[in-house]
Parts: sequence; C-alpha cells; structure tokens
Amino acid sequence: MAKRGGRKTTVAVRRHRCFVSLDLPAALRDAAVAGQSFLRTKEHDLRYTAVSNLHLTLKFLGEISPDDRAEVRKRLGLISPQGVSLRLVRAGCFAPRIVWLAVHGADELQRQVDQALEGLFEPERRFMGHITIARTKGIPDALKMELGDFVVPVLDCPVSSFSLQESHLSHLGPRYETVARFALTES
Ligand code: 2AM
Repeated sequence: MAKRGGRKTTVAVRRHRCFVSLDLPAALRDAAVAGQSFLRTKEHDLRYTAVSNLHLTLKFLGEISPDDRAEVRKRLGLISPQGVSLRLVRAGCFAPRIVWLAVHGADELQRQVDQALEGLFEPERRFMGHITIARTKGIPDALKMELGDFVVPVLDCPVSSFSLQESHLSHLGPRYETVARFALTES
C-alpha cells in the first residue's frame, strides 16, 4: 500500500501462472502425437494439446508473485541433477476432462521438486506422471475403451532437463514461456 498526498493507493503486483515441467524427449513427444492421431480417427469432441505444448507437469504452482517466482527459480537450481529415464505405460483419462498417456520414471524428480519447494507449496499427495494429450468436457465409455486399445510404444527415454514455465492464457489456448531450464545428468 502506498500513501500519496494523504490518499492510499494499492499497487497491484502482477502474478505469474507457473508450473514445473519435465521437458519431453522427442521420442515421447512423437508417441504422444501418435496417440493424438489414433484418437483423431475416432469420433469424439476433443481439444488436442498443441504439439509444442506437450509436457509432463511435475508441479503446478498456480498464480505466484514475482518474488516467489524468483525464489522458486533459485531453489530449483539447487536440486542435484540426476538421471531421469521415462517410459510410457498406457493411455487413459482423468474423467471428465483430461486424456493422457501415463509415464513412469518421474516420481523421484517430482519428490525432489517438492522437497526443494518445501514451505512455499504443499507437497503432491497423489502424483501420477502423465502427458495430457487432449481435453474434453466428458469422457464417454466408448472413448475409455478406445484409450485401452491404444498400444503405447515400449521406450526408455533419457530426459535432459526440466524447467520452470510460465503459462499465458488466452482464447487461443495457453502459451508456455520458459522462465528457467535445469539440466539433468545423463541416465
Ligand atoms: P496436466 O496437463 O499435466 O494435467 C500447465 O497449466 C499445466 O499445469 C497443465 O498442463 C496441467 O497439467 C497443470 N495444471 C493446470 N491447472 C492446474 C490445477 N488447477 N491444478 C493442478 N494442475 C494444474
């Protein structure tokens, strides 16, 4: 609150919608696109994630202040780099909106992110690594069955980095901006 000429004025601090993302290796991105292509052959009303936006969310931070964003960035940089290798598990959904490919291999890094951000954000209670490939308003049974039919490729993909992302929302969909990127060691 600033006081000028006896009048109080409130200065609004711009907030930033941020999340911690695991940057997808090309092979996983390709598999996600293959999943989208598979679904496009079915007759469902889905909004597909733009290819450039495909990612695995390690932690959603919500709308945070510039100071918190700087603190998050500093703390993420203190995480000891480790080898991370991802493997696709299957296609599925979080009804009623999210269609995903489940991914194994991100749990340990997710735990480290939670630890690094302790005191700023609550730790995740039910983390399930996934790539959101499409969004919808409801998941009919037929779609659930079809997701079970999608055969994910057997891949072990090393990941080279994770990042702090800022999400800019608009009617055209989200645009993600990389705030900082953190290298992982080769696995
Ligand atoms: P998801 O797609 O992996 O589920 C960037 O906005 C990402 O943060 C989204 O892709 C989504 O991850 C996650 N996210 C967005 N809003 C969220 C919310 N309210 N709660 C939890 N995660 C959210």
